[in-house]
Amino acid sequence: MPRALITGVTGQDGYYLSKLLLEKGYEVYGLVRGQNNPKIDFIREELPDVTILTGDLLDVSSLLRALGKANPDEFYNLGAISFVAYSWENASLTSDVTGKGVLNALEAVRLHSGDDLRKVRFYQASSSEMFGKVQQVPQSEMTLLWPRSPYGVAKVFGHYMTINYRESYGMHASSGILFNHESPMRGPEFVTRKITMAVARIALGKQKRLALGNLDAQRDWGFAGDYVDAMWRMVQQPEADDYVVSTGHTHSVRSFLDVAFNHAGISNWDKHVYQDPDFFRPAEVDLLVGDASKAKEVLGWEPKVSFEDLVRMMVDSDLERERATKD
Ligand code: NAP
Ligand code: G4F
Repeated sequence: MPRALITGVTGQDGYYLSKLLLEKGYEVYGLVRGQNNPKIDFIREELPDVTILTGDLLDVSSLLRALGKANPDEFYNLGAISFVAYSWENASLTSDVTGKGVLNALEAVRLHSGDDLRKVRFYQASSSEMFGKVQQVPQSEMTLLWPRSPYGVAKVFGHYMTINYRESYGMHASSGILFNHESPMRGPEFVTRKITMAVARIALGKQKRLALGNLDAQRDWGFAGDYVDAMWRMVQQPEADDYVVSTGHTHSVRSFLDVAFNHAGISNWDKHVYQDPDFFRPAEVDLLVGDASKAKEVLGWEPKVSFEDLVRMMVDSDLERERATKD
């Protein structure tokens, strides 16, 4: 039975990746940070077969201890401060966790592996946010990185550190440059989930208005369940490498609003949505659209869920949740 250790198991991708690996017969270990983390109960209920280990990306010794207990064949580094807007307000912490945390994870895996530096296969959760002020459309593995946020800068550090450990030590370390991926498990701070939660509440008469920032930003949105499959496929390759994972289609926040409100039976969303300067960012990533042809050719990976189906899935899930709760 293969063994996997996942950092960030309490996040959206940690949930879908754990499910995928358990279905494939893996023994799955999940790293959870903090004292009495409230999300532990969710993991215990929804993923009872995941063994929880405590540790923090800021603490190399905790990672070494977790590696000793799990003795994994595969290490998926999904843990990060992942909310771009928050990264301006907490730039140093974001650099430590999202950037230096990757180095800590690579170093822990290297030390744990002893003389056999290919013993543990490593996956790094890199991001299309690294393309920032895009220098090419669509963006591929060869596109120049031009990050626009402290989060993006930290991800660039982690990306190059992963490549450096592969080249310096021969480690099987891959970096997945994933474009935005969403699901009903998406955190409520991200624009997609913020919209679908509000649409459900507005449709049920529980809320009247929704405050947003830049409605013209364009993103290449895919389904998280599809994207964790790409992570796993990368790790199974004989040689480690870097891959863009995306749908190849881009949509504005406005288009997301159109599909979401329409699906809930509201044809004119103008009266419900207003723009609030608080949600605009100091520097914006205007357009992301990925070229995932390398992932298609080498990994045989393709997204299955369309943009429209993704939005409908999220609205339906939030409608069900809101119907089940009073207020
Ligand atoms: P998420 O839902 O925000 O989950 C982030 C995870 O990181 C949580 O489990 C969180 O734990 C954990 N974490 C935070 N600080 C930590 C620390 N100091 N030590 C250990 N763990 C820590 O993010 P996601 O959407 O699942 O994304 C997974 C990864 O992919 C992240 O690295 C993200 O930056 C990257 N990524 C995401 C996307 C996307 O569109 N979703 C695209 C490209 C790349 P708590 O629950 O305790 O806070
Ligand atoms: O949903 P977002 O916060 O996602 P963002 O910034 O693209 O980052 C996500 O995707 C990255 C991959 O490219 C990941 F690496 C990262 O961890 C995260 O998962 O914002 C999307 C767009 C932005 O342009 C933002 O300015 O939506 C715009 N937006 C407009 N109004 C808003 C809002 N974003 C949020 N979160 N909240 C708003 O009210």
